[in-house]
Amino acid sequence: MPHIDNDTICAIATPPGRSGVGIVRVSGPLAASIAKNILGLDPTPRYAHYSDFTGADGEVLDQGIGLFFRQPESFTGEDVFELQGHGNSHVLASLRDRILSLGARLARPGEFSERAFLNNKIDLVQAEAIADLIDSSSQQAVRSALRTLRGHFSRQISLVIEKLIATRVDIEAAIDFSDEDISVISNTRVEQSLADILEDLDKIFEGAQQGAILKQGMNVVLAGKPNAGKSSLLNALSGIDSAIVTPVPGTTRDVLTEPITLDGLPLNIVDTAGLRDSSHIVEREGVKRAKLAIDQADQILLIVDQLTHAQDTVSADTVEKLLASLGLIGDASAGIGSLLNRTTLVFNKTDLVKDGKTGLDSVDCGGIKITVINISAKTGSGVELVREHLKCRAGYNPGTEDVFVARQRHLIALEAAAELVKSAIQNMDAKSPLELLAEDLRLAQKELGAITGEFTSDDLLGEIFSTFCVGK
Ligand SMILES: Nc1nc2c(ncn2[C@@H]2O[C@H](COP(=O)(O)OP(=O)(O)O)[C@@H](O)[C@H]2O)c(=O)[nH]1
Ligand SMILES: [Mg+2]
Repeated sequence: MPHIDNDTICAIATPPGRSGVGIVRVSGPLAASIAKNILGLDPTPRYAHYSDFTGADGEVLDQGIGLFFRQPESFTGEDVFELQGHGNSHVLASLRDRILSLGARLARPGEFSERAFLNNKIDLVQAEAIADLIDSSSQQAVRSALRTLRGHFSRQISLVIEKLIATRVDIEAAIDFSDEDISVISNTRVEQSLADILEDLDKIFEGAQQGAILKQGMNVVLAGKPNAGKSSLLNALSGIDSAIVTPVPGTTRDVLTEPITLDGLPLNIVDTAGLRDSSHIVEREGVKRAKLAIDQADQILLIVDQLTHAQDTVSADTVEKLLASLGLIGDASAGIGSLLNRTTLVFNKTDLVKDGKTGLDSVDCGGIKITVINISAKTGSGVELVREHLKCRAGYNPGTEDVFVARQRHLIALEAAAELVKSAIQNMDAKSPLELLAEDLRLAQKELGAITGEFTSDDLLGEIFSTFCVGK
């Protein structure tokens, strides 16, 4: 555990700019004396003091509410003093400077939450959930962050840790008695608990994965020939006219990104220049950037003008030819497999084809299933199918119970713990020495402990808290 600084920290906690109320926070042993200096009285804990906020020479810097919390009953677990004044940056700066002159220092980003963590007011996932809540880009993301903040994720992890400990106790006891040639370990009981633990871990992983999807979203790139209707689809998906649509091929030359949310799932829809050989220097640069965006995309919607490609002739061969004609295969930048795995074919302009296909289809490309969707970006027909398909591709299932906001590090630790439990089960089946089993379970417990911050390196803590806002 890193040591806890016992100096007093201070930060403006509200964003810069004008607002109704502006808040300055103080945490640490000097909080009470700072409060006394500024309010002119000994603050009563948890009492809203309406007061002048005075400067060093008794001048009034602002007027508002002063709140004092006596440790350990505060957010950080230390003495905390909060000034709620007016949301003006000069006012707040003068209050902050006054507090600094009374012996506090400026807080680092996330230092209040870090102290809350170090003083055991919250665990590490809860601290992370605070930052994730503030960064949430949808209602669903907010809900899952709140669930984590309120301890649901931590409780589920703790339950599994308890089960792991109970099983370890059984096994360690058996190891101690192994000389006496009596079987004190009930194999079926251990087998059952291990299966049970694995099931729990799978369930938590599912909830955490949904949370991670909600947090990270997905980059979806619209690609295709000029005039296929990429910009029109961007506008149809986002519901606003952000991209310029004209009948002139080569209209879009920049990479244009529009954030949208589908049922709470955040997506960045990226419109690109149509892929063709062009002699125009600006368009050539646009095509270069489009290819870069395609390389980095989570999902690629390949838009094809129905008039230029009869839909009933779509086969694996067509798909490859299409990709080749766009210059997407042939260069070694990304393997065709990685490209196909991320690609969906969108046949556009169904409104122009008499009795044209509608709905959703798929073709098999050497074992990779490519979805084909028929749409009209102009009339909106089939656009809902594109939305549903993207949700599905993101692995998004809003129906899942217990969605926790989660980070990549949680997913990695959960997976590692599950692997170790699987290895323990294998060792059990293979009748390996019990010590091996015990070691697997010890390491699994350590992985889970790293999630909640029980076993976490100082470096990782520094990394986590440094991404927080100042004042949180
Ligand atoms: N009839 C019809 N025209 C479309 C459709 N989608 C796009 N267009 C037209 O095709 C032209 C090119 O569209 P645009 O979105 O700029 O294509 P981009 O070059 O791929 O971005 C414009 O004149 C659009 O109005 C569609 O579904 N039906
Ligand atoms: Mg365009």
